[in-house]
Formats: sequence, C-alpha cells, structure tokens
Amino acid sequence: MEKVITIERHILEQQKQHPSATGVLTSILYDIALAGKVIARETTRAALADILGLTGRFNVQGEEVAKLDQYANAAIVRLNQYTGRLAVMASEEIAEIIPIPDEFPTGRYVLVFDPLDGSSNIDYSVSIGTIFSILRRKSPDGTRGTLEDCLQPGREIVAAGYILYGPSTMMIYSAGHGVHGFTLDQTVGEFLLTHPNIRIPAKPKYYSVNQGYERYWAPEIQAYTRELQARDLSLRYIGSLVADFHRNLLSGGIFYYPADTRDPKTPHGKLRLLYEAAPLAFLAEQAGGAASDGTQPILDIQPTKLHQRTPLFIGNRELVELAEGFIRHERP
Ligand code: P6P
Repeated sequence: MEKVITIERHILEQQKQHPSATGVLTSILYDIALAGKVIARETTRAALADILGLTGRFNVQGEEVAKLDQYANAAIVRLNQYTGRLAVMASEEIAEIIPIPDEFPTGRYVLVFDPLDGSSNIDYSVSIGTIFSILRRKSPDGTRGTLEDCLQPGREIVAAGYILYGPSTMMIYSAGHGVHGFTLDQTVGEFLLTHPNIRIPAKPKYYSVNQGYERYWAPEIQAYTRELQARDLSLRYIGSLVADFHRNLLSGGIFYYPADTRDPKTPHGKLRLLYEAAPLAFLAEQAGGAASDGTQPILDIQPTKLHQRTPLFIGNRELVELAEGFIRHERP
C-alpha cells in the first residue's frame, strides 16, 4: 500500500529539515488546514444550509459580502486568534488589521488571507478558494502586532498556499521547500498527500485572462495576447483566481489580470497584492515559475496599503518574461 502521508506528517517531516524550527509554523499550517475543513463543509452544503446568497453587507472593497465569505472569515479568525502563535492578522474582508484580543497571548507570526476568493461564483457551484500567507512579525515579541507587520514584501513570506473548494477540496502549500498538494479525504477528515513537489510543466497549455475587457487594455497587452494565441495556447478563464491558478500550476500556462481603463477605481487592475498576488507568486516561484506586475517581480513589491491592488502576470517564467518584454515594447 502506498505510504499515506497526512498534511500534518508532511509538515512535520519538512520541519525536521530545520533544527531551529520550533514547530509553531507547523501548528499554524495545521490550524489553516482545520479552517479549510470547516469551510469545505459549508461550501459543499451552502444551498442546503440556506447559507447561499448575500448578507446585504459590503466589504472594504465595496463588494457585496456573501454569507459564505463572512463564515469563512470568522472560521479563520476564530481558529487562529487564541493560539498564541500570531501577532496579528489581516483579511480581505476586514478594512483594518485584526488584532489578537487582549485575553490571548501574541506570537511571532503574521497571517494574511483572503478567506474566500472568487466568492461571486458561490451561487453557481464554481470552485472557489482561500488564499493565505504567513510572515514573521517585525514588531517586538510580546506586544500587539502592527500594520507594518502585515505590510511586508512577498520576499519575506515564510509559507503560503491556498485551499481549493472544488470537486475535491485541496490544500496546496509551500514553506520554501517546494510546492506540495493534498486532497481532503472526507471519510477520514484528513488532507492526504497527492501532489508532492509540484513543478509548472515546461510546455504551457493555457492562457487565462478576461478577454471581455480587451478594449480596455493597453495596446501592448492586446499584442501580447495575440502572441499567446499565435503560440496555440488555449483560453481557459473561470473567473475564480484560485481555480485558474491551480489549473495552470498543474498544466502549464499564464494567468494575467492587467491594469485596464475599465474602472477608474482600480487603475492597477482588480487583484490585491498582499493576500492574492503575493502568496500565489511565492508558490509560482517555488514551482519553477514566475509572477510579475508587468515591470517587476510581485515578491519584490513593498506594500504601502493593506488592500492595495496590482496588475498580475503569473505562471510559466518564459510567458511572464514575454509579457514584461511586450510592456517594454520589445517584440519577440
Ligand atoms: P473578473 C473574483 O472576484 C476575483 O477576485 C478573482 O478570483 C478572479 O480571478 C477575478 O476576480 C475575476 O475578475 O473581472 O474577470 O470577473
């Protein structure tokens, strides 16, 4: 029988490679895996639990908050705030940083997350996902965490990943030593290792962009898209970042959400740096790929605001670099 490796065992084995590791990071990844199981249970029965639909509230992004968004956010906060492992959290759903309540001790790590990305797809049973990023605090141990603890460039990421709620529930993570995928076995309630050491295939299959906005793109992006088509890439775009990223991670391809002139409120594109682009960029680089805002690696960007947005080109390195070339007006 194949060795059955749970996510707990895998993280512990990874941790053994680092004598200095205290096991706290391992425990944080356990906590996130548990939150994923709790959220997965709700996403699979959303319609039945009458949890479907919207709350009538709007989040800091001005987007209507679906009940499942709220549920996922609360699950992650509640399962992490009391452990003494975190100094502070930040969520796509919450305007300001999420301090650790005074009755709980603070720890040395920071958790930044999008509790349920792609949530507009909830009602149509399209795959959605949780995206997370773990950093070390910069502020003094024993004090309440700060905004600056959250505003760190992606190069400072210690671990990152996502949970994909689709036909199967998967957790993909990296702690800086490769990208590893686990599939939730509902019968035992465990994430089991199914995709060790994921590498982006050298030959890309897909390009993923919302071509409905083409008329709002800069001419260089339109030309870049023509070049991708000339290379016989198929278009696959689900409109759910985690699902689009996951497919390209396993099949090879490029996802891009460029700056466009469509919405004056988002001149830099729709996606957020801290808890969407940066964690996925960390994974992409760990899997042999790349991620850029069109001019620089995503992981090099120093955030200045919690919810700042960025253009994103992510996937096969050669296609990311090709995009950067088109943006510099260099043609292949
Ligand atoms: P558009 C979902 O709302 C999301 O933030 C990402 O998951 C997804 O990639 C993107 O927006 C889709 O945006 O403008 O193409 O519908």
